[in-house]
Amino acid sequence: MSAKRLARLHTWNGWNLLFLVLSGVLLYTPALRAWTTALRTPLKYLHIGAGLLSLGLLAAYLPMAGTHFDRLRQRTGQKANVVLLTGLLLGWGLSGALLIFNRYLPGGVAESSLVWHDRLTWFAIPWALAHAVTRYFKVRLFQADNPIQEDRRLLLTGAATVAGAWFWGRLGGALGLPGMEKAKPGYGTHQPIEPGAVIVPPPIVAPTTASRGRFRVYTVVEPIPTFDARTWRFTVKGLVEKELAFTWEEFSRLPKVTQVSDFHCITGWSVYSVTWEGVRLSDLLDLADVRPEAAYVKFISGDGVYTDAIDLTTAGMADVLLPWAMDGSPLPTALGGPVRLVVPQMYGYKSVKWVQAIELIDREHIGFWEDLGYPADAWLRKEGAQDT
Ligand SMILES: Nc1nc2c(c(=O)[nH]1)N[C@H]1C(S)=C(S)[C@@H](COP(=O)(O)O)O[C@H]1N2
Ligand SMILES: [Mo]
Repeated sequence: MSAKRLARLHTWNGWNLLFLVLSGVLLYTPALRAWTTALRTPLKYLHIGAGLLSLGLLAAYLPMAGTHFDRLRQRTGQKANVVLLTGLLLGWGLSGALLIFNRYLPGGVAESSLVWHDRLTWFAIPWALAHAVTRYFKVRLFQADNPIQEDRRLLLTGAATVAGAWFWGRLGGALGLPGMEKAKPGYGTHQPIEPGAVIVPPPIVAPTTASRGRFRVYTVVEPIPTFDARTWRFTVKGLVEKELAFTWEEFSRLPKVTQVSDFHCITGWSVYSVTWEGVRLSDLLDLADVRPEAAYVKFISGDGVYTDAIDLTTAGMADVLLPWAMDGSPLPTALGGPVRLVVPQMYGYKSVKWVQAIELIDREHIGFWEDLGYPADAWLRKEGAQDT
């Protein structure tokens, strides 16, 4: 084993890890979505590639590990670092591999892979900083050759890591970073409409079950759009016999259904047993009297950018809703209030938020994320297509 080779591996691994952490944070921090939209798909593949590279570097190191350890002898600190890093890389590798194939795995597996992938990262950041400070910048507080001093240094780095992780945890919780949120969500205001507007509050059913999990608030437009109930309009247009336009008051008085369903994002998080209340899409389409040439329903977000579409058969499924209430409260603005779409059997990117218009069209429409590389087939499971 040559020391040069080890040093080279170490350098490669360091830069690669830096890239992995930076790209990972860019990919998974909801607040950064609006600024990273066009980059996300290539970034995801680069991130996966770098992840594979880090496993390759680990594989290159392992045959040398025995001799390396012999040479380190009493340097407990360095040994601990090597073991820790190996554990981190394996943990990231395993959870990352599961995330890549999350579509073919049970929901809970994807969820815990994502949570652990995130947690390992949040732990690794303060550790890597402490490591970089004590090593790379050669801030040698003690004589490294003295085993007792070495132990003290191990203690110091350990303490710095734990303190850093604690601080980072608090910071992450405050910022709502993925995997670090507090147990109970705070989605901002539960009032989707401007105060002072005269509206009849629709009767909302108290949910029988509480939802489990937390929505990561996604938007591709900053800031999140807000709407005034006095001017808000919802239109149904395109290939219909009767074009429709509703005020907020009219929309909220449409025949209401209540439904409990799960919500899954393709990146791996889920929210279970969400109580949605609102209009069933097929009921609304019946009111508009869809023309026979129509084949797809396109949803247009009030954010001015986001759209997606589903075919008419899917649109006819009983669980496809346009809810304006969630878990017993008006749909929070952050989650798409006043009205969003919910297609429980498809990945979340189909569930357009702040829906303000529906257009019946005769050909396929490529949605916002599909255009940027998301799969055209959004079904959670292929078999879902046959369900009602
Ligand atoms: N207008 C709009 N709708 C959207 C998105 C968005 O960024 N803008 N993100 C989609 C994605 S990828 C998911 S997973 C869900 C997330 O819903 P949430 O932000 O309520 O958690 O909304 C979908 N609908
Ligand atoms: Mo998503």
